[in-house]
This record gives sequence, C-alpha cells and structure tokens, in this order.
Amino acid sequence: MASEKEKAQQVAAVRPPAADQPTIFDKIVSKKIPATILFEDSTALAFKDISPQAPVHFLVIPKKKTGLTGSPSKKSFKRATEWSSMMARTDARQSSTSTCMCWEGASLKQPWADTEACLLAPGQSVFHVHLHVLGGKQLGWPPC
Ligand code: DGP
Repeated sequence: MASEKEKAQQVAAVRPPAADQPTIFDKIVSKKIPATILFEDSTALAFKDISPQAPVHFLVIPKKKTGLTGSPSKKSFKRATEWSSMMARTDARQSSTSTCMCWEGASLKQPWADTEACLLAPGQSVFHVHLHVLGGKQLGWPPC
C-alpha cells in the first residue's frame, strides 16, 4: 500500500505543480487577493489559514517562492519564525493548550533552527513552502 508521501508524489506526477506559475500565496503576497495578515516584513508573511484546523491556525511563508525542491533560506524565515514561535508560546500560555508547528515540505527541528531541503509533503496542496502554526486546543499527533 502506498504511503501518504507516495500518494502525494503520484498526484504531483499526474498534475505537476508549475514552478513558474504564481501560487495562491504569491497572490496573497502581492495583495491581489485578501488575507488576514498577522506579520509582514521584507522577506516573510504570516496570515490566517482560510480553513483553520484549530482555534489558532496561521501560515508563515517566504515572500519569494521556492521551487518544489528548493529550500527556503535561513534568513528569509528567521524573523518570521522567531515571531511565530513567540506567538505560539504566548498562545500556549494563555490557553494552556498545546501548540504545534508543522513545516510543510521541510523538516523544522526547532522553530528558529535550520531547515532541511523542501520535499514534496504528503497532501501538500499549495506548492509554495509554508509553515503551519496551530494552537488554542489540545492537539493530538498527527495534529490534524
Ligand atoms: P496544504 O494543503 O497542507 O499545502 O496547506 C495549504 C493551506 O493553505 C491550507 O491549510 C489552506 C490554506 N489556503 C489555501 N488557499 C488559501 C487562501 O486563498 N487564503 C488563505 N488564507 N489560506 C489558504
């Protein structure tokens, strides 16, 4: 039986993401479509997920899209991940519930640590590397 990652790779093989095409997140970066923006600097953007899976659910993205196999630079996420980490811990303290960060397509050892290569993540639907931050309730594992 195919693993979740293999299934995602099969979908991508049939319907490959076009690396040169703007994603929905590029349109949020360029303000062509609206989003509830929580943080923005010259390199990164954090905004509420349109389909929240927890009371707190936002996404952090580098403004410059990385390709499917690209890796976001440490610099591009440094401030945003520091900010996300602080927000997540603040939320966890306020609500006494767990908070989870899940970096789609990459492994994030610590919120502020180095990233590894961006790989096709199981079930990934937007091919613009993004960090999910969820909180505000007790989360199981996997979180969603
Ligand atoms: P994933 O499916 O795991 O690649 O995550 C993509 C996330 O992006 C998903 O949780 C929903 C969110 N999303 C997709 N389109 C939009 C949008 O137009 N606006 C916002 N705010 N979030 C979006």
